Amino acid sequence: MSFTLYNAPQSTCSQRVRFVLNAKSLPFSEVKLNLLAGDQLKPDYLKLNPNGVVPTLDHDGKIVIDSSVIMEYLDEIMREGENFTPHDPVARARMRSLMHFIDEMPAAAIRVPTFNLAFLPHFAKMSEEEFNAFAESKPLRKEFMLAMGRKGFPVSEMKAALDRLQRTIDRMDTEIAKSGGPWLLGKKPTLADVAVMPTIVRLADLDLDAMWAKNPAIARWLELIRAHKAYVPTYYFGSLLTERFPHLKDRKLSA
Ligand SMILES: N[C@@H](CCC(=O)N[C@@H](CS)C(=O)NCC(=O)O)C(=O)O
Repeated sequence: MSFTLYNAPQSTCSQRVRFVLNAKSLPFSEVKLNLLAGDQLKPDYLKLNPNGVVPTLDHDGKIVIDSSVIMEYLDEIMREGENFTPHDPVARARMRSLMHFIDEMPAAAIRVPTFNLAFLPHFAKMSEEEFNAFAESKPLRKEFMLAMGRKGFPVSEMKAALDRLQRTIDRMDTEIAKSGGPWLLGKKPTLADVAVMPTIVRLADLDLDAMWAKNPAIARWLELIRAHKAYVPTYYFGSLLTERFPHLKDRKLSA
């Protein structure tokens, strides 16, 4: 059984999949794409993933795309070892609805501060024509890129994204209280925890942990996921934005 993961170190969607592979101790090789250089838009990669995004999993030549789908796939084919999907159909349905919420809310919202703070200096250096051509070539993210432009999202857009992220923290807190914690759905981590992990880790990396200053259950949740055996191999050096873009260290959102 051989796994190749096409991904990027700092990509939140990639981090989800690396976490599940590491938790299951499944050896995998990584093909690291440079997303700013547009590796994800090259014809050979688009044949694997027509959405032009990472991650993509190649399992013995079978291609699986979309991080949530890949995580579920891995949990289905590898029941031994740590499993992140509840057996009970009701609990499984709850996990899936949380995963939908996470994909719709925080996974989308976190892109706004990420692009504005980390990636913008790269795009600002492009000419208008170069930038537009790059945006136009993106199958999934064309409109997102054009809305950002070379000057970045306006303050109102940043505020709206941070508000969506705050509502995510509140929702996590409610779910933990409802299940009795310490994970979203109770005593064991599920794919919903793995799905939201990269957003919370990124907020902490951007010095925004004040967002859960009044939620000790979230601080505990983060402590637990960081202590999981899969965390360190997943977040190897270069996975945090502040490691890849040192300029962020002096220019945090809260500053
Ligand atoms: N729903 C997809 C979204 C994937 C996605 O947005 N990937 C980002 C990195 S986290 C990407 O490849 N962006 C490249 C781009 O915007 O061109 C998934 O979860 O796999």
